[in-house]
Amino acid sequence: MNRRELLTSAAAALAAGRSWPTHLAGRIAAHWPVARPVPSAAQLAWQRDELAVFVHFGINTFTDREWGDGTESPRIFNPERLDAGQWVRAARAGGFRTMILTAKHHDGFCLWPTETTEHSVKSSPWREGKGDVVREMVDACRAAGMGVGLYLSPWDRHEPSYGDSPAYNDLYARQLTELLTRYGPLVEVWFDGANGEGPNGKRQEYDWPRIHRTVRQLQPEALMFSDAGPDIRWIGNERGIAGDPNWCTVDPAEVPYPGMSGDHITRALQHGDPQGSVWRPGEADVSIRPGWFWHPAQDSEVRSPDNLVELYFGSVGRNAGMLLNVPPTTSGLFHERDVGALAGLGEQLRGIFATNLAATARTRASAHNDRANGADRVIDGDPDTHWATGPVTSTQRPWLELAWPRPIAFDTICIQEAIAHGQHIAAHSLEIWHEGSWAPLLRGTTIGYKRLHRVPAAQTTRIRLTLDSALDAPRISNFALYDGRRR
Ligand code: FUL
Repeated sequence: MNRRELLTSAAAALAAGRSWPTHLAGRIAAHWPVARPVPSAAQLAWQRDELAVFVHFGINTFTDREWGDGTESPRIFNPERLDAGQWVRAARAGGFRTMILTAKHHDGFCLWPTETTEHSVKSSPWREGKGDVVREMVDACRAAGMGVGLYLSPWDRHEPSYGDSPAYNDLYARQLTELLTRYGPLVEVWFDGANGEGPNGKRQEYDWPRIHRTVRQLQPEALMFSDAGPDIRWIGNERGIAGDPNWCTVDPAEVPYPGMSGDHITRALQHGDPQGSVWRPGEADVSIRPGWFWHPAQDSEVRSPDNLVELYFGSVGRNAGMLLNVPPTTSGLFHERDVGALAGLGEQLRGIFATNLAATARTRASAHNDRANGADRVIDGDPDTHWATGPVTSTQRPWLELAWPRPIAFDTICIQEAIAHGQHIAAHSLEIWHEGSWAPLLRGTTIGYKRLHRVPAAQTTRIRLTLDSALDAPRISNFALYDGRRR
């Protein structure tokens, strides 16, 4: 069937009030491919922010537990030296741009003076029951130009109405509304999929459509995170490492609601889906310590700056966001070891990426007639410009070369797609000029917002990037080289 016949048959079906047979819909889609998904302005800004700090703080901090059961007395919450400004300064030193606080964890204790329950800071001795941790954190973030995110656990082990679905859904919507209306603009709202209720526990049917509607209405710019998005997806593990490949696109039917488990769910979250119909980038959450909450016994197990740099390469360097948890102690401050590790991370990242060696290179690329978007766009330092490579086909593999008059030494490579136009590259490779010919350096898969490669230190006068496979004509916004050893 050609295009005309397809259209005639579809029009006849519509006129007769019939729906289109699925095989026809499939053929029509093949003739008129739907545009590939692109990020919203907020999703693009989120991805460019790269680093967010997670703050797990609450009643568990005082019981030395990871999951409270909801029977804890609010009287034990008393972080006498709480200073959210200290959290923000430490996060800033690490290069973090957003902070996400657990306003309520699974134990149900609320860190703000909610009107929905007495199980909150209001019933604690802290600031004589007049304190508001969310407010203090928000104020500290705003003063430093840092984005704010809030975590509100759907699972609530304290709330008596939990399990009585409509009543709890109302209460949850009220809590969410308080958080969305009292504290100004939020960058991210974090919905945890965890639910440990056993077979005899209370079963609560969450009203996800209502939850999503509430956020969209009250904070249209805020991005919602959960296993099932809708705006940012969980990366599928708590080790801080994204999949390889990693697509920002997903098939929403694969993970329809948060809290599902199974190998295929993990795969879908880790890798995304090259043919996915929605843009839903991955966020890799990981803690700076073994636990999410502070435990004095883990003070000696704080990750080192080297390890945090590894995580940066494994998350941001694989096209995901990095969400690093740093839990305040019972005093209400980040522990000095955590502060030191954050400062070390910031120092190392600034050192590695201090000098882009590509800035002094000459560029040359495979022939393509889009002169406004030529190869030199990849070294102009502007994330909004790109080299339009032309199509990748079985006979045409676009390439781009950087060349220097004298050898340069490098060990870190950064490649970025202009994702404002979608993510399309499925495979790429790099070669370096070695003793008069091209020698393979590495083969990689997806690129997306950012792809980082670390290689053994090498010297060369030329490096070539080849795009081996893509789902649509790629656009490269940045191709950069660094010598991380110079730091
Ligand atoms: C999990 C929770 O159960 C942990 O306590 C923690 O909050 C982590 C970020 O998500 O699902």
